[in-house]
Order: sequence, then structure tokens, then C-alpha cells
Amino acid sequence: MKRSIKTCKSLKDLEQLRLSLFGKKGSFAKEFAKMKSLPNSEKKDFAQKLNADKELFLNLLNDKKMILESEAIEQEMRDGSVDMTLFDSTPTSGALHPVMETMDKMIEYFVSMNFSIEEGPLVEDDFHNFEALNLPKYHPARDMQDTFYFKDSMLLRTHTSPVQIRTMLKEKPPIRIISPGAVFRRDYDLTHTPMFHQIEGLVVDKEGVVSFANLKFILEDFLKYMFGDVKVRFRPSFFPFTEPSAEVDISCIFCKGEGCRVCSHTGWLEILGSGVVDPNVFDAVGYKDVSGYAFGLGIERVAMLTHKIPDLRSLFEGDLRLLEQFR
Ligand code: 2NM
Repeated sequence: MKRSIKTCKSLKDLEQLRLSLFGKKGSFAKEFAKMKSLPNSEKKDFAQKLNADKELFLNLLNDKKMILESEAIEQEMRDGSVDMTLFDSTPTSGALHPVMETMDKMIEYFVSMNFSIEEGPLVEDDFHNFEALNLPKYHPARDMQDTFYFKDSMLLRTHTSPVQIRTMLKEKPPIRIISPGAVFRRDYDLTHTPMFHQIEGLVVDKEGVVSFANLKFILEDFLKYMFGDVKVRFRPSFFPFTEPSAEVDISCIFCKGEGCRVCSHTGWLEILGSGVVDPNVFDAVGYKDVSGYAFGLGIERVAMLTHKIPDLRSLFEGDLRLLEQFR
């Protein structure tokens, strides 16, 4: 019986054992009943022995009950807790981030037009990011860029134009490239994040081969590929690295040019910067008797317009509820 109590596995079984010992028809009831038929001289000894046994078994039962109860509580806690290391085998499909999807679509267009893709370092030096782009030190146009600087005039590139400079330094014309990638500026508000993505393009050939007319054709065709049936407008502008320069607008894709809040009631959305490459840029890379055009645009802005994403910052919060909408 002692052994049965010690090896008992559940509170229910233990209760059965208790009843078989201490129930109305249990062993102890039967033993105590025997007392009546004993001679008086033996009663005392018998009762003492029986009481000692009773004490012993009550203790055994109690101890075992406490052990089983605490085991039951531990089991309950284990069952109720979540095992973070368990593998969830429910299949889920990922989604391309809208910025990358938009970038891919842009790259697809330019690759189909025979442009090659060039990439370069995110950490640049002053020469490739500014100096070679007709932005000499203390030029007021550098105020246009709020730059993240490291020591020794190293910096996070503020545009992907240094990739164009690197390409021209290592290759001879003709050049026909795009440079997609991340760029960095010290800006943070509703419409600016310190990191965003750009695609820039550069076409260079012998003097007179590429002209503003080629630039105009490619950009009009590109914008119709990206936005569908839109009107395209070239507006004179200024960039240190191009002359002449133009900003390129499309008719507002929300109000079809009628005027709405997105286009600030102008009917137009500004998408691109572009121009004919300034001779100073070619001088900086040692190119002679060439002409070319270049352009650049921000990818987030296009992704926001085509997907109607109202807040730029939501693109960088890593919230799955945004991504799930693009599966
Ligand atoms: C823009 C607008 C206009 C540009 C110029 C060059 C380079 F390296 F050829 F000089 N790369 N990108 C350029 C020109 C970029 O972005 C708004």
C-alpha cells in the first residue's frame, strides 16, 4: 500500500487509495471493527498500533497530495503559456515592398530602352558627390543639399549622381546608364525621410549625337509607361550639373488636371528633374567633344502616387499591415 501511494500518478487515483484506507468500508474501518472481538487486555496495544499506522498513512497521503497538486499547477502553466520557439508552419506569402516594386518597373523600362544599370558606394567623398558635379566648395547651391558628413570629408551620398561620375571616369563614351539606389539627406517631415531612393539616368555620346530632343522623347515615353495616359510638361529650371535644365510634370492622375488637393489645385504633379549635362561636369571627368543629357527622380514619390499612399513615413515603418496590401 505504501508503494501504491508513492507511485500514484494522479490526484484521482490518490483519492481512490485514500477511500480504500479511510472510507466507511475501508481497511482502517475494518481493522478498528476487529477491536470489539478482542479481549480487553489486547485492546490497548492493538489500538495504539492501529493509530500509529493511521497517522503514517495520513501523512503519506498528504505529502503525495501536495506533490501531485504542485505538479498539476506546473502542467497548467506549461499548457497555458506560448512557446515562442515553436515553428508556425502556416504558409504565408511575402510581398515586394512598394518602393522596390516601383523601382523594378522603372528599371524594366530603361533596360528595354538599352540602358545599363550601374551602382556605387553609399559612402562617398566630396569630389564624386559635389565637386565633379559643378558644385565647388562654398557654392551656394550646396545649401540645397543637407548632407550627413563623416570625418575626412566623407559623406552619405545625397543623390546617385556620383555613380554617373564614377562610370564616366572608368569608361569611354558612349554611355547609356541608369543608377538606382538609396540616397541620404538631413530632412525629416511629412514628405521627407533621411533615406530615400532615386533613379538617375545619363546618356553621353560624341558631340551633337544626343540632344534635348532625345531627352524629351525618352522622358515622355517613360512617364506614359509609368502613369498611363497623362499629359507631360517641361518647365525651365536650374540644376548646377545641367544647362539648360528642366523639371518635368505630368497632369494630375487624381483629378485628370482639373485641380485637387494632391496637385495643390494646379492640375500638375512634379515628377522629374532633367537637363543637358553642363560642360563643367565633362571637364571634371576629362571628357572632350561630347554632349549628353541626364535626369533624376525620387522613387518613393512615384510609389505614393501610383498606390495612393498618403504618408511617406508609412513606407519605412516596417508595418506588415502596409505590406499585406501589396501581396
Ligand atoms: C537630376 C536632374 C538633372 C544628373 C546629372 C548627372 C551627371 F552626373 F551626369 F551630371 N547625373 N544626374 C541630374 C540632372 C539629376 O536629378 C533631379
